[in-house]
Amino acid sequence: MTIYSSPYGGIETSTAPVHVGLLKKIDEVIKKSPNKKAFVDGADPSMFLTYSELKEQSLAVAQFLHNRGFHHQTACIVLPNCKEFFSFFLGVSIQGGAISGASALFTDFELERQFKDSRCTIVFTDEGHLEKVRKAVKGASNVKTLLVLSSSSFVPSGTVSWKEVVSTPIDRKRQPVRVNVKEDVVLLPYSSGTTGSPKGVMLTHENFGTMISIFIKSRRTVEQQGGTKKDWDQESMLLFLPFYHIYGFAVICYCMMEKSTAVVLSSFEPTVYLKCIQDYKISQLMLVPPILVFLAKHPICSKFDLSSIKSIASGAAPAGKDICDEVMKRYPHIEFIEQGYGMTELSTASHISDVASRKKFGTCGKLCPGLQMKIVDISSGAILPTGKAGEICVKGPTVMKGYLGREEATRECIKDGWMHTGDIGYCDAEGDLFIIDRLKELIKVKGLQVPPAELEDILLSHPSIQDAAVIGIPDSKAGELPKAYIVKSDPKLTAEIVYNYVKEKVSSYKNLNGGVEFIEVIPKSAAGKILRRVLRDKHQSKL
Ligand code: 4UU
Repeated sequence: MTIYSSPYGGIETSTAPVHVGLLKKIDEVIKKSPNKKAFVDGADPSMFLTYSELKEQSLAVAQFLHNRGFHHQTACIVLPNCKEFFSFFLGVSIQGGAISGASALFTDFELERQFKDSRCTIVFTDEGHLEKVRKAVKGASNVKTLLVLSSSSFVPSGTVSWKEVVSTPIDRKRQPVRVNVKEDVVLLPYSSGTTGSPKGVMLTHENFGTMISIFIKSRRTVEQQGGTKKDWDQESMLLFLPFYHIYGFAVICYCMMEKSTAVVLSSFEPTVYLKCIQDYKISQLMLVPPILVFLAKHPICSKFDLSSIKSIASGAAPAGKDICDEVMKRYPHIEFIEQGYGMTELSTASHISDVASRKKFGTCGKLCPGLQMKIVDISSGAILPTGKAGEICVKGPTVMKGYLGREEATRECIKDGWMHTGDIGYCDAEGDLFIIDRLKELIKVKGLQVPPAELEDILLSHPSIQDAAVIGIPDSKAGELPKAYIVKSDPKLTAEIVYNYVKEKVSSYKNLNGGVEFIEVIPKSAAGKILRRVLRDKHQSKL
């Protein structure tokens, strides 16, 4: 019986609100070099935000919110990555509120669901996304304020402009809003967890603040082990992972804590991405496996000088050995590719690679400081010994408070403080974790979550569909793609109709690009649960 503790040692649980720690670092930078850039637009270097501007914007946002009576509420952000994202987050956090990020690719249908469920009172978007946000807000009466980022001076009716918000006069003597670090939620990202549709993951100041400390401590440990010492404040980090996802957001916080400069990309655009690596001499890439495929295979990569890259950190989905080998062969100056493992419900990472992990292929690294882990038998729940594979369970200060308004779903995955991840893996004698399978139904397309239950709900709302099941099938580029099995009630129903029906309602990465197949009956257990394994085997046998 093995309950693992972290080889990195313990961690001091965060006792200060998240914005306090971040503003302290920001102040340190301002004192030394007030005009240091915090954020630069990767596509246009003339667009940037200094550390001083970041602080002033954050205080102005907080003051604006205060003037409107906003405190301890939730604000949704519907924006592609941009340099204003973080000022808004800090302002909301100063007011004791929580940020709930939504993908800018979301349809009005997906947005309305998140606006309602999160009970947000403010939505921050830009001109390009305003129309669908307005549609979504119609169904969510809890949204009182629409904040719009725009490049022109035109302010659309019924909205407040970002320019007005950041020019709010700041009362610097105002009493800070009280934050209960253990209880108050600072982030409310959406995740389907082990089952069902997306749910609001309540991450408290203690959860996420401790996560930030964990990143810093792990890096320091790696340096002590002899890993390359990094002067992040002399370098830039390239931020293209979506900020609404916990991985992308954690990287911004890491960047600010390390007093670095964030080169922000609104989305992954190959030429801009490669040009930024070249121009900013990026030394470490933080990415998801599909970008490894791009780096390994795409001819365009040869047109740029990528010799600055020394290491790659990958997470959010498994990185294949062949692809990693190809990357290392194509770029001999890269010293290692390492993986991290984690999930939204664990505030980002529960496992980070150290110097020894980097030498082993396929590991996601070692348990983060301050956490405990056990690996349990899938059927009996018994704790398994080292080397045996089972469900990974993690306990510690970064385990979410719960799913907003879903006590039962919370109880199903957190038992006695142990977060049941729904991932299957084993730990070797050195404490390195290997993920071998996913027990839960979640599909990951390019590292992004696609909950099958969400697509099944949509499919079942079609009058000609009697029953439906969605599974993830392997794809060399995206990692996985969603495929639907359909039982039709109308013989005229075609795969194209089914595909387009889903396409209208969800963002493009959730489209049924793995195909639509008609079958007689969806295989189910006696309790009525879809037997996804049977469908996966069925798909496999056809190949
Ligand atoms: C196999 O994707 C994330 C978190 C990613 C992350 C990023 C940087 C982890 C560590 C890090 O350093 O969160 P979610 O909630 O979107 O998805 C969580 C799920 C996991 O349960 C697992 O199934 O994503 C999968 N996953 C991985 N699978 C995450 N990391 C890995 C991995 N290998 N390295």
